[in-house]
Amino acid sequence: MNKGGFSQLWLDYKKRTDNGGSVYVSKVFLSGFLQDHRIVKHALEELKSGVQTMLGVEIKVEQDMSQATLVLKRGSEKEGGVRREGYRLWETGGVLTLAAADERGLLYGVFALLRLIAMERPFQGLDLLSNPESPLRMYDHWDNMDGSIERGYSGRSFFFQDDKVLVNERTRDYARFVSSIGINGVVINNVNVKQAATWLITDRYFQEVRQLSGIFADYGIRLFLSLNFAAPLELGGPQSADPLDPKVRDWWREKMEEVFSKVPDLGGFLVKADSEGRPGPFTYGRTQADGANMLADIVKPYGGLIIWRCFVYNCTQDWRDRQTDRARAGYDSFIGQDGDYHENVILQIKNGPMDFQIREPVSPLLGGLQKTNQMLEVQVAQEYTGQQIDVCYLVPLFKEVLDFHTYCREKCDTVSDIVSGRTFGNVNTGMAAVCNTGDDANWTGNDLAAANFYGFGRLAFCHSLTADEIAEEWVRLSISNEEEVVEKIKKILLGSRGTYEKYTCPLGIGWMVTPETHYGCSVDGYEYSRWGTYHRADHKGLGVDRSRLGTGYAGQYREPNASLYDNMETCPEELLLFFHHVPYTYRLKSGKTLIQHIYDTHFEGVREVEEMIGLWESLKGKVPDPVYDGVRERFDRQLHNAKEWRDQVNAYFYRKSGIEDEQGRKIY
Ligand code: GCV
Repeated sequence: MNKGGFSQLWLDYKKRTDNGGSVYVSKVFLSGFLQDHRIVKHALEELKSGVQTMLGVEIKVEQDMSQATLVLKRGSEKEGGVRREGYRLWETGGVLTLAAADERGLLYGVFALLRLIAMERPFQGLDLLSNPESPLRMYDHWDNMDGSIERGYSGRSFFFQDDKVLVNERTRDYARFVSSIGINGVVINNVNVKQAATWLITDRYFQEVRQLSGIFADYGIRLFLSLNFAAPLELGGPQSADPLDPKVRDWWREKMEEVFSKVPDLGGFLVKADSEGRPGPFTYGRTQADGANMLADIVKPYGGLIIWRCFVYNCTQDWRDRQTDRARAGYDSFIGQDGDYHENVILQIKNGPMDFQIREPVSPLLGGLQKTNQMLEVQVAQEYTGQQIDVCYLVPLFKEVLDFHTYCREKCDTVSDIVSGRTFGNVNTGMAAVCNTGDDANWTGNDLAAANFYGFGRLAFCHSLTADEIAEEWVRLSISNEEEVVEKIKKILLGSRGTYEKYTCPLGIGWMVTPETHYGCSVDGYEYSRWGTYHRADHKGLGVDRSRLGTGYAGQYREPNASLYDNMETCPEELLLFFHHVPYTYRLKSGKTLIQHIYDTHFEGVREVEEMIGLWESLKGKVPDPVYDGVRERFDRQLHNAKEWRDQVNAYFYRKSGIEDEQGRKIY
C-alpha cells in the first residue's frame, strides 16, 4: 500500500535483495535520446525511483560513456534487432546496455530492467530482446460518466465521477501500471455512450480530456474515446446520423477539426454501432462499412483510428426460433464487406462468437476476414468468469485464442499471426481487453484478479510468454519472491480457469447464469429470453445443433475446422455442446456418458475450490495481511457460488434425464 492508500501493484518498489544489480545501474549514460523528451524523462524518473527504493542506489547520469555501467541508447533493426517500440537489454564486460528503437521502447526496456531487479535476477550474461507483437495493445474501460462501471467489480471509476472527468493521483499511477506492461492505447469511456458521455467531444470536457491524454502521452499511451454514432442528433447538429448524408459528414468534419485541435494527442475512437440498442448505420439502410469509413476518412488527417466493434446481433430474438443463431451474427454482418473498410479502420472482434463465456470457439471472423484490419477483443473484467469474487486466471484462455489456427493461409494463420500483422502485413491491428480496474484500494477487487490486469498487457506484448511465466512474474513483482509463495499462488492461478469451468456450464454450452448480473447459476435464466443464448436441454439431451443440419454455424469456419466442428465425433469435446445437441447417454472419449461427465465435473469443481482454499490458508503470514484477508473472504463466496452451481446444475440435469449418478452422491 502506498500513497493515497492505494496499492502500487507490480510497481511496488520495495527493498529487494541485491544480486549484483546495483553495480550496473549506478552510472547511467544516455545516447541518441533527448533527456527532456516527455517519455524519456518519465522513463528516467521511473528508473531512478525504482533503483533507489529497491536497491538503495542513487543513480548518477554520466556525461562520458566510458564511465557508465548502464548505457541507454537508440538501437535499430540492424543494430540490436530492435523494431518499433522494442528493446534489447544485454550485459557484456560489466556493462549493461539497453538499446531501444524509440522512446516507447526505451520506457518498456526500463520497466523490463526494473522487473529483473524486483525478481532478484542477476544481470550477468543477460541478453533479452523484446519487440512487441501486437502493434496496438489496448485497454478498454467501460466506465460511465456518473462514476459507475458497466461490468465493473472493483469499485467506482477513477476516470469519471458525477459527470466530471477526474484527473487525480490515480491517473498517473494507472498510466505507469499499464505502460509498464506495454499498453499503448486506452479507451476511457464505456462503449455504450449515453447522456453526458456523448458530450466528451465538446467544449464541456476538452480541458480535462486533454490533461488526461497528456499524462497518458508521458507514458507512450494514446487516449481513445468511445463515440456515440448518433452524436449529430444529440449535440444539436443535423437530425440524422446517416453516414452518406453530406450534412452529417460536414458536421462530423467540423466536429473532428475542433476535437483534434483541442486534444491533439487523441488516438481516435471506438464505436459500438447497431448493437444492443446503440444507434448505427443500419438505421439508415447503410452498411457497417459506410459508417466506419465516413468517420475514418474524417479523422485520417489527424492520424486518427476508427476501431469498430463487430458485436452486432439480434437481441430481440424469439426463443422458439431454432434457425436464428446469435453465434452466426458477427460473421454474417461483416464478412460481406471484407475489403471495403478503409486503412485506418480496425474491426474489433470478440474472441468468441457469443460473449466472453468461460469456453467458446474462436470467432470465425478472425481469419475469415482477409482484407480488413482485425483486432482481437478479450475481457479481463470477469463478467461471466466469476466477477473478481471467484479466482479465474484468464491468460490460458487468451493464449488458446492466440494459438488457434484459422487456416486463412498455409502458414502464418493463427490469431496471433493475424493480430500481430504477420499474416496480412498490416500495422493497424492488435489486441484490446475490457479492463477490470476500479477505485478499490487494490484496483481489481480481488487481489488475484490483478494477475489478469498484468497478464493481458504482457501477453499482448509477447505472445510467446507462457501463462506460467506471466503468473510467476506477477507473483514475484506484486506479492513475494519467496519460493513457497510463488509456487502455491501459481498453482492456484494456473488451475483456476479449469476449476471455474468445471463447476459452471459444461462443454462450451455457456450461459446458465443469473440474467443481467451474470453472477451465479440459473440454468434456465436465459432459456426463454430474447438474447439468443440457449442450451436447448430436454429429457434426452442438451446442446445447440450448429452443424450443417442445425444452424449451419460450423460452416462459417475454413476447412478443416468446419468439418471438425460439424461432426460430433471429431468436435473437440470441450466445445461439444456448443456445436451439437448431444444425448445424455453419449459416451465421451473418457468412456463416461455425458450425464456422468456433468455430475463428475461439478463435484470435482467444488473439491478443487476447497483445495485452492487450503493452499491459500497455508500462506497466512507469508503474504501481506490485507491481501490474505481480502482473498480469503472472497474464497468463501467462491465456495458458496461453486456449491450452488454444482447442486443446481446436477439437480437440473438429473431431473431432466432421470439418470442416476453412478457414484450415488447427493443430488437434489
Ligand atoms: C458494454 C455484453 C455485456 C454488456 C456489454 C456488451 C458489449 O452484452 O453484458 O454489458 O456492454 O457485452 O460488449 O458491448
